[in-house]
Amino acid sequence: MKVSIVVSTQPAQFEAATFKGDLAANLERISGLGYDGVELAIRDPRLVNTDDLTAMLERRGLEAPAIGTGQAWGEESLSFTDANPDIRRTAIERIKSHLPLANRLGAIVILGLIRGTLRPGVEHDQAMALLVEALRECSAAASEAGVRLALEPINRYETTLINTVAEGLELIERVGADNFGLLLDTFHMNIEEPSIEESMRKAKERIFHFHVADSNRRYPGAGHTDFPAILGLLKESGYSGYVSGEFLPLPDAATAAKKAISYLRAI
Ligand code: LER
Ligand code: MN
Repeated sequence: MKVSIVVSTQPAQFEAATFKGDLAANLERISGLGYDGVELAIRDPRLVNTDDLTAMLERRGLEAPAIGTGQAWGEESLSFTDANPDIRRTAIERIKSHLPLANRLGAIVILGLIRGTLRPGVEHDQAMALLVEALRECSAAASEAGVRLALEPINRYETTLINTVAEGLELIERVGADNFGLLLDTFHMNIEEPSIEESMRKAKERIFHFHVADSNRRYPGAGHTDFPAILGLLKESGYSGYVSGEFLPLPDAATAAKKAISYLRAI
């Protein structure tokens, strides 16, 4: 099992981006703790010097299995389902702008909160139609760039669109692209799924990426999620990607990261 952890390349409000701040120092700390890779949270690729970033990763022997894009929503309110077509267009173009770096790093591009949430002026069916349209365009561009996209079912307290794995799988049917799959997150699944194991079985070959946080969104081992069962099932399903830590930096990022990796390696 290869293990990564979320690192933000820019200042971010998102609490569970485990590492924020000085990127070089964070990469040093993470590789020192024995992680195989880092999941890069990037608000806007134009703010990143990709040559420097690639060199920093290589120097520390870290892979980058995925790029998180949610800060474009968190910091700039960009979304695929906004009532304003200019905002929708900017959101789509923003996702496309991640593709060259994703291709270079061999990273999946994560579609989390950039899908948006229902707001006055857009009905649910209309939002879903906008979402499907945006995802078809992004999947086609990603396919040309040799990149896979992973949409994350996110719990009801953060969005009203695609909370469950079943909804994610229906969306996959509607989008109809081979390079479009799901990112499953144990924190969200603990809130939304009738049975985490059953939902994982159904998602099986469409699991493109995997987030781990315990039931309280702290490091794995700090709550009551059954990680031995979940990770066993993930392996059985043939998943060969990364298990990526996305949890609260409590009591601090380094301690949480250290506890997470020793708990996960023991499994
Ligand atoms: C991002 O991966 C995530 O899990 C969401 O909770 C973002 O708000
Ligand atoms: Mn997540």
